[in-house]
Amino acid sequence: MKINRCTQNPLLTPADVRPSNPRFQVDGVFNCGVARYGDEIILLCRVAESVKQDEEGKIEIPIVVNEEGRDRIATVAYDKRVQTQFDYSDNRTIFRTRPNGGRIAVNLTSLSHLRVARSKDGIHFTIDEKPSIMPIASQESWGMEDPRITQIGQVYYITYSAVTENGVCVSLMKTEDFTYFERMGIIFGPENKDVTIFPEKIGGQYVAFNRPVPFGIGNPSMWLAKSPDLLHWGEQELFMAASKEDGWDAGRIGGGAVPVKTEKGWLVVYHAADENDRYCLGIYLLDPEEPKKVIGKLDVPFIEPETVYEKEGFFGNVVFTCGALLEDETLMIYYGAADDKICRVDVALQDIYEMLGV
Ligand code: MAN
Repeated sequence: MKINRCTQNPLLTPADVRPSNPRFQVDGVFNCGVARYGDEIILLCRVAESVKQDEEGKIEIPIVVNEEGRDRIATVAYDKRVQTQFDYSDNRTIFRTRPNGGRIAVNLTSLSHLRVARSKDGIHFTIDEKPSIMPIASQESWGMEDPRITQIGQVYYITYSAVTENGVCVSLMKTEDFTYFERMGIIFGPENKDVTIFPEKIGGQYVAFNRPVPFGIGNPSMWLAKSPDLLHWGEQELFMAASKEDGWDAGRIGGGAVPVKTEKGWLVVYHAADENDRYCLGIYLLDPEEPKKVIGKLDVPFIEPETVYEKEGFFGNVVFTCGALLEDETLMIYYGAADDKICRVDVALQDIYEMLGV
């Protein structure tokens, strides 16, 4: 199996990104949506920021608030040495432990916005100086994460995690030029993530993977939903559950790259985490007319954290994708490495077919 990590990896790192505010630092540029736009490859990157700190043990997180009808950025500060009632062990989230056990998030450790990066060769990217879309208080007070782009005709539809203190929803946005973006609102209520919309109607309806997050019974798994108009989603069906065995996909699974059409069916690269939050990518092929029918699946990880840039970073041992392009018979997967960098891996379509036995 020939998995060709780009020799120039990582393609984008926090050092390449200008903070949206002089007080901020960029903690990560990762999990990006991908699109072909004219002679350019566009990455719509998730950029995570926090407030610069000189003092060890202090954390300050930007959030978006609305005051007197106007959005502004406020900050929430924590001092780990003093506020010992909170759990800081997960680099991504600050938790409060509940009296009955369990834990609830009191803040994320960063605020994410979305920013366009462009390239002619798909390897050397220039990221915009400023955010393309900043979160708004009414819909994304804790940030916009993990954008995924589906091109339908001339329109690029973008799904993303819309995070608020009341849960994570999935919202939809559209653009025709990656300059002007129009919000279309929430399409999946909390808690849901990882929505990938197929690029064409199947059986007269739009189809999307989504990943509801159950509480108590069952692990987060992949579901399929249908819609007549991209806004109203229903007919939910469980597609694939996280494995019940202890293994690479036992913690949770969810959509990754937007499904890619091939002459043999829909190629889907998804993510799976084990119970220690080690994130790998898996792959399967679906029937062209019946997306719930799997015609080939790899039972082992397709790509797993192996290199230093995937094992070490803001949150280590993570490879996570939101998009891939099929060009010249090669699948180019753009992915977030260790929650702070963007990388690319190429795999020839023929090798994928062989791997899947199709
Ligand atoms: C979650 C998401 C992703 C992130 C992974 C790993 O699934 O929030 O954005 O990359 O966790 O931290």
